[in-house]
Amino acid sequence: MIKTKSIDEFKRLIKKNKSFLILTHVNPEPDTIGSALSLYHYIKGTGKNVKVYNEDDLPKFMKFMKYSSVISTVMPAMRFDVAICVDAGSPDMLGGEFNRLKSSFFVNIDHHRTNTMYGDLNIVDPCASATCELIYDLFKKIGADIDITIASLLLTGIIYDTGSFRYRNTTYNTLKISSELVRSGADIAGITEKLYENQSLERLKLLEMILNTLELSSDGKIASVELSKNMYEATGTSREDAEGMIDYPKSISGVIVAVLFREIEDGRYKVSLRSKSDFNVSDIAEELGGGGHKNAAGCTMEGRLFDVKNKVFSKIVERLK
Ligand SMILES: [Mn+2]
Repeated sequence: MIKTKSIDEFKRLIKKNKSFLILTHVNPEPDTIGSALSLYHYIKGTGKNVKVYNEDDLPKFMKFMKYSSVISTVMPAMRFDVAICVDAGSPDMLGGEFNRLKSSFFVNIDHHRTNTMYGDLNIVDPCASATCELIYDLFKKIGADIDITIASLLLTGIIYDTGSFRYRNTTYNTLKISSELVRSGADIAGITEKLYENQSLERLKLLEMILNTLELSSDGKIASVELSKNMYEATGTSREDAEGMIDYPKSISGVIVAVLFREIEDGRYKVSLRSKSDFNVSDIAEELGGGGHKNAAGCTMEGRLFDVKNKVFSKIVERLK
């Protein structure tokens, strides 16, 4: 639930200011982009100057989202009245250029349990399945018109963050909001087809290489895969093609925790953690310097892969006891 005070303040911010920058998190996925572009559509519609910034290029599979071409990967030099950060639990999720951003006021809209409340106005609800779900509530309460553009963008984020309504974060409220988005014209089948049945052959070749590294713990509860930089070269893929790969080890029967070790550079690894049922991986990620949600979290670690893996596995084994 969003506080009435926050709703009034947000409404007033949009009304009285002229320039807005919307920021999405690095390695963007559909929830952060759907949140940003629906806000772009709404604020632009009130006649204001709006820009959207993301440090990374938008992955190909997300280019079907309306307004995706307005996203800039160059931090604008101008000063903004208001910066709105979406789906980012902490400032470091907003990229290296964040410190150069000039804005008089920061709004933080997010659903990460580990959010550091870095905004001047924080609209944060860890019970929301997606930031898009939270933004729907916000739009409703400020009296914004949920047109087909907003409905499609928000439903794309919700579908992605709930794994097409399969994950534990899918609540009564998620389904209620999603049904209202469908009533406003969003097309579930069209969105899921674009999200999941739109893969390149190269990505499937990358999947083949990743699955070749699959390891299963002796009790069958932990599955892990590795992704090295040279796999991209060998298959003609890039980082964006790795999105969702962790779902494959997680799909094995009996597996409770899945881990993907992705090489960022020599001796530096992004560790992604996914879990089933009540097993909390965000605590583990936090202990290792990262963060996230109960069933989906991550951190960045340095060292030899062998040592990084041992460290992560011992943390998981400790908690599985
Ligand atoms: Mn999200």
